[in-house]
Amino acid sequence: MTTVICPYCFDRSSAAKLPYRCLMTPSGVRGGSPCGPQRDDIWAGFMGPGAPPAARMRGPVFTPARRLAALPVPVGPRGGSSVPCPDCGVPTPVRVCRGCHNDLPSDYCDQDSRIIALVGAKASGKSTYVSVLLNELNQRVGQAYHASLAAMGQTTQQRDKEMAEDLYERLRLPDATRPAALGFNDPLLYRLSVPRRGRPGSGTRHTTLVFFDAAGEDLAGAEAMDRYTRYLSAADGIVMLVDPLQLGSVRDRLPVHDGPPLPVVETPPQQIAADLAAQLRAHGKGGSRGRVSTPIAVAVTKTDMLRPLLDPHSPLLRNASHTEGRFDEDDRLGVHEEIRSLMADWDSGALVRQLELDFAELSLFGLSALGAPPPADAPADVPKSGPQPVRVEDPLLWLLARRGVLPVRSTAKGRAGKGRVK
Ligand SMILES: Nc1nc2c(ncn2[C@@H]2O[C@H](COP(=O)(O)OP(=O)(O)OP(=O)(O)O)[C@@H](O)[C@H]2O)c(=O)[nH]1
Ligand SMILES: [Mg+2]
Ligand SMILES: [Zn+2]
Ligand SMILES: [Zn+2]
Repeated sequence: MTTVICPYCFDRSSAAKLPYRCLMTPSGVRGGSPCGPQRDDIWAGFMGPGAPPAARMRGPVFTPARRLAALPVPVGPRGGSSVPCPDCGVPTPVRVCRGCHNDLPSDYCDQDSRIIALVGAKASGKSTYVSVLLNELNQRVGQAYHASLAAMGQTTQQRDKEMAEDLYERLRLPDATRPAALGFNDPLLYRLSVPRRGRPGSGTRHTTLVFFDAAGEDLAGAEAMDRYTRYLSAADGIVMLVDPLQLGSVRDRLPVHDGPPLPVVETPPQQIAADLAAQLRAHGKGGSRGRVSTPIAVAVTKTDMLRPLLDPHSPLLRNASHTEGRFDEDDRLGVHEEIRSLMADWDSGALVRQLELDFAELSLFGLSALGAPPPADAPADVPKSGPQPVRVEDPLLWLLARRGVLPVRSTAKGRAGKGRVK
């Protein structure tokens, strides 16, 4: 039996127990008249005051009779099933969460999901990272692994389209993400399809990816983060972004440059990591020796700005090769060690030491979503050449490889080390 975790409120339910929503389609109505909209107070209550009153009127929710739930009408090759509405008789494929009444895309309920939580201080680069990452997964990285990524549901498709137009066509950087107090930010839902055993023709494995791009303000302290507790404790993996330009010692080390002004210093990464670990521990994620069991990928962003501090042979300056569609474990360790030694220099290794004490599965990464700083005269713009990302895919690929979703290549067999791929 498939267990479905709602990507909105993180309620767990067996797929068979989910209610359906009538789509109020006028065609195919048996007997009477089509269903009309009804006030959905459960949904409105979850979405908060930001939801416009008109949006509260939605298709009626119904729980199918047992007999029907057991015999769903199959629809299309993408799976999912339709059940006829008891009032109008028209079949609907749309299932809703019991807890919050959000609609779940029809194929969301049919496969394993991996929830990836994204955390980081305000302006550390989360929204830019997600958009560029999705584009890379659809192109260069997707090609290397014969993988494809499809946005699920209209909200995600619409957001992706707008973000891609802004970043790649109009060359505009994303706006600051609105904090939860001002309205609900929808999770981003994707279906990742990867060939089994890393080869096409050996069957395909589908995994649902749920990303949640929170506003930095909402992760700025234990109290604010509390709102995200359910999301963080449901996560299969965490990507934490660290903005090096917000670290005092890095700012001091950078040569005088003609790029845009340095960002305001927000919540220190060490505090975010400590609050995160405390939240996860409080929700049963504390494993052996009090360390949190959820794997965490900690990625230093904006590495384009760090070039003056790097050796010309640094692995941070180029993408991983992804040869033969395998995740290169030796390459990952090279990057991990490089970031570790950079951090030792920045804060005497205090952040790394704390992460190692708090998290049992940790790997360090370095990435640049843009490949170059925004133009000095237009700090809200993407560099003229468009995003030229470096290593944006590594943290997610590591988390997926750890879960056996991607094949791994390693020459240093049996090597012990932090964040070893299992
Ligand atoms: N140099 C450089 N700057 C970047 C890069 N990515 C993002 N930035 C800068 O960081 C700023 C913030 O990026 P966002 O993606 O909006 O950051 P965020 O973490 O989503 O911010 P909030 O939503 O406010 O929490 C951007 O406006 C850019 O100025 C990068 O790869 N390199
Ligand atoms: Mg943002
Ligand atoms: Zn829900
Ligand atoms: Zn109906």
